[in-house]
Amino acid sequence: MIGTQFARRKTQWLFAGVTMALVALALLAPLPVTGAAPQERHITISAHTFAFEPGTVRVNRGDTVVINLESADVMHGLYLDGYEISTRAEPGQPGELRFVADRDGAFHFRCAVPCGNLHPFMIGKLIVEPNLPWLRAVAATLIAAVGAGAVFWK
Ligand SMILES: [Cu+2]
Repeated sequence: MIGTQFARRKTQWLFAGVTMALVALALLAPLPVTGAAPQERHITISAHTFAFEPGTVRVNRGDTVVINLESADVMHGLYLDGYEISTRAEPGQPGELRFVADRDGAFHFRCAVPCGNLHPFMIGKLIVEPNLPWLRAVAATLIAAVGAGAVFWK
């Protein structure tokens, strides 16, 4: 009787120890992803009929994004879906767009100035990667909750 109680307590301590180790790992482990500390990102996008170069731009959530729009031929615009902001540029007169990427996901940006027959297909994509520290905090919380459940359920 006393022997089984002792064995059960030992199992509980083992669970607690493993849980603490997992939480520590989730919080401290170096993950193979670039740092998520918010930074200012300067991105030059060149517009010409009928494409943006680069066509896909990646930033991290929380970054301050400064887009410098240059035009190689006629007047073009850049309207960013989801953030509802825009700028325009013509040769020699670049446009600037500055915003904080506070929503993650994939957002299309499109030309905002009718520039020719394929203008409706002049589309690029902004990918805002989720905030890593936040994901780590969520993972640590979930692991702690599961661990606590395992310890106190008995
Ligand atoms: Cu256009």
